[in-house]
Amino acid sequence: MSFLVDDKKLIDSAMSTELFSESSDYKLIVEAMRYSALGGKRLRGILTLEFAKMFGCNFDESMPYAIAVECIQAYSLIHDDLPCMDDDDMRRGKPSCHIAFGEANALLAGDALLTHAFNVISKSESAKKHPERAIKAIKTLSGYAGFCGMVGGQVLDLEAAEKEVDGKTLWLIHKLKTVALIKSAVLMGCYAAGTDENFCGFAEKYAENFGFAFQIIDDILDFDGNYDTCELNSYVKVHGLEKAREDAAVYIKNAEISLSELSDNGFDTLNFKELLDFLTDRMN
Ligand code: GRG
Repeated sequence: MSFLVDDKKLIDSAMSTELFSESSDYKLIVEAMRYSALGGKRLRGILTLEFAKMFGCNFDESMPYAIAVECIQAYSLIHDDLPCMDDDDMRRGKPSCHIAFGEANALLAGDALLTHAFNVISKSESAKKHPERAIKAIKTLSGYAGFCGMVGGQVLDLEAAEKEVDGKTLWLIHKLKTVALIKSAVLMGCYAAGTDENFCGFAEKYAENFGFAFQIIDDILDFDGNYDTCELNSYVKVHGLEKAREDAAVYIKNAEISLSELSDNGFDTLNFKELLDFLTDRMN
């Protein structure tokens, strides 16, 4: 799966170039943004680049979209770690942004990454070349990251952390909090390439199933074997470990079905199959 390593390196390098200012006036905020945004697996950015590539768009053109989704991802993690949210001291193997830079600067670094996502797309050469594709991407990313997407999911998740949740509520939380951003990553890749609506639909189905599997597996990995101390909003707490594993496998199977719709139309879906294998390996 060398494309995972190669794509991540390209995204890391492009993000490092993007999140930079020559002016010393912005030193502190840029330092905080870089501290949090230069890291992570880059799965969402990789999905953007790879879907764009499959539909015929080169990495130079799709990179602004990949950077944008990774900026949103980094902002959401900074804010999620704040004491008023999930209150986590560690992120990506090092102290969280608010531990390293203080709460106010962490809040602002998150805000700056959120707004910069849309700046990256709108000032890009890709947007100059295909403004209608850029507008579609901005509409998708801002919608799925906003109140009826990730932020809405976070609100429901905070509520759910306090009480027992049923399977239907948890499904909605995951759909909004996790799946929405993954879906926008995939769709932006499709839009960057000017992909036919029909094919966008298959890609979207893959993204949905990938997203649910990803979140369930994340909950499985977080589970330490003790149901009493397990978070109330964990898939494992709500459904049990056995069912969590079964459901993750079903989502992965469904994602494979969406891929076969694409490969039947002549597209090379090998990398997306490998991404599903990556999820399965994480679970096992
Ligand atoms: C604060 C608006 C706001 C939203 C927060 C992303 C999120 C919503 C919360 C983070 C907590 C969490 C575990 C969310 C589920 C999605 C998820 C597993 C995020 C972590 O994604 P990875 O594993 O992280 O891809 P890296 O570090 O690799 O980017």
